[in-house]
Amino acid sequence: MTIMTSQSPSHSSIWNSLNKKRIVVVGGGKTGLSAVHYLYQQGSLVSLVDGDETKQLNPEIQDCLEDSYFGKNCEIPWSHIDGVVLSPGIAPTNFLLSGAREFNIPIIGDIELFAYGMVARKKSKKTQVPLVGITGSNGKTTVTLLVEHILNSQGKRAIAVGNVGAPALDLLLLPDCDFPDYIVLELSSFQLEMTASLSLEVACYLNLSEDHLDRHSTLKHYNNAKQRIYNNAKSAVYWQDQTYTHPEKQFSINSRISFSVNDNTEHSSWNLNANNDVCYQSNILLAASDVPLSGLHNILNVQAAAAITHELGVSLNVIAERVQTFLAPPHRCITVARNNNIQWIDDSKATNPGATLAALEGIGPLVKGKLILIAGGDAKGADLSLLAPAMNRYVSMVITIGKDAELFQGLAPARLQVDSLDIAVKMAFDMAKSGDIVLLSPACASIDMFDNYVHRAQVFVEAIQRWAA
Ligand code: UMA
Ligand code: ADP
Repeated sequence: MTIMTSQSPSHSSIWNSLNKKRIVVVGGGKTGLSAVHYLYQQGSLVSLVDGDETKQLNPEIQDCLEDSYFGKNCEIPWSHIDGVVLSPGIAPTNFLLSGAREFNIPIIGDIELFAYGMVARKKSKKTQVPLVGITGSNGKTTVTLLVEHILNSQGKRAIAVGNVGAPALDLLLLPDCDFPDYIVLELSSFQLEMTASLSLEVACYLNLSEDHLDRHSTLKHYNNAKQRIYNNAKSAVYWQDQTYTHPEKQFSINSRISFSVNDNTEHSSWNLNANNDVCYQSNILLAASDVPLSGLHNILNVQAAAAITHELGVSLNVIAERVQTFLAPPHRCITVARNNNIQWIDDSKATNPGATLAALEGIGPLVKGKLILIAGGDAKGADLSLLAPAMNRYVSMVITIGKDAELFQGLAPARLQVDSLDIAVKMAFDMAKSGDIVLLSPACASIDMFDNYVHRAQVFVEAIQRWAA
């Protein structure tokens, strides 16, 4: 299927001048609402479409809209529409867009609209704020927040937006006095798929593992979406040890910087020594013990953030100092309770097998007793079998929940299937003894049972408190 993006010159003028253009925003979540605000401020005539017929809009948003359409059978006057801004969670193949496709209406994502807005801002203010983009199957949020934290030093201000939570378009509504010195964009494959003209000062592709195959269908297509981060980028930061992340030939990049778990500096300026200390060109920048995040995967995340910020001119001393004061974001391998010498770890953000593998390899070797894993949910088409070696090595029992619980069959020495996370926690309480670790690292999305991964973590913690009482 061909999606008309603003790459096509005949369509670019639509996004260059939004005044009086008839734009349909598809999806009324965070992204859609930020697009409505921005487009309205630019003088566009905005309509909103959402597949949820129970959707409620607040009066302030209603005031920005010409029309709104909810549910499956919307009669949208597509022949009068100039362009569509699509929310990342809605696939371009979605039925809500069938009319737009029929009338060949250009469809872009919020990050593409943001890219146009940044070009317009540069023209009017005669100044450009450096944009950093970070993608990968895992570690995006950790690296995005760490880069933001490092850049927030020496009197400069950085803001992290995009998939991390705050929509990028909101920045374009800020008054000049609040505009940051750096913008750090966390970019999902869904966002990159709908983006063509973003120009990043530094583009970073951390890693690739099976995820979102229900949307991208193959790992190749998923990688193609992620590779788009390098389009127009000046510098590329990537993981030397995983070829998927290396910029493909078609991208002309000025500066290529890689990080690696190996101590070979021939290919990577950011490398590790035998103790897993973070090194820059073979000199120790940070001892592994000074990194305030656990697991080898987080050492890689620190390397990536250090490489990005160093490329932007931050000194090695400042980078080392800032990394040490970084607070780990919640729901990513964080200990949430200890009782009777049993440790309970929340890794609810592990929504794909790659993240759970990193947790098992990071925590497994440290367990004195048994490791009990709670996993399951919506696997999004991923093959979970890559977990089998680590599960057989470290996990004594996997308690499974959710839609794809059956996919864990045969991956661990023992499996128990239960109906809810609450019961899973109760079972873990019954089994665990002093020295054991209970790890919630689902390898699956939460959407079949919970609002999101944060809600899943809340239910986990509440269940621990309840069964401990
Ligand atoms: N909707 C439909 N039809 C559909 C799906 C959704 O009409 O088939 C509607 C829903 O009724 C809802 C709206 O679309 O009203 C939601 O839009 P959305 O799913 O794009 O979500 P937003 O609230 O706009 O949040 C999005 C990102 N969500 C997704 O990509 C799924 C957020 O990333 C991001 O923080 C936010 O924009 C701000 O940029 C979340 C995420 O889960 C954290 N991302 C995925 C991930 O990290 O794995 C990619
Ligand atoms: P993302 O934003 O890409 O989902 P997060 O930083 O939120 O990444 O982490 C998501 C999950 O992935 C957590 O379970 C975390 O422990 C794990 N993780 C973080 N960094 C990495 C990495 N470099 N490789 C593998 N797993 C990782």
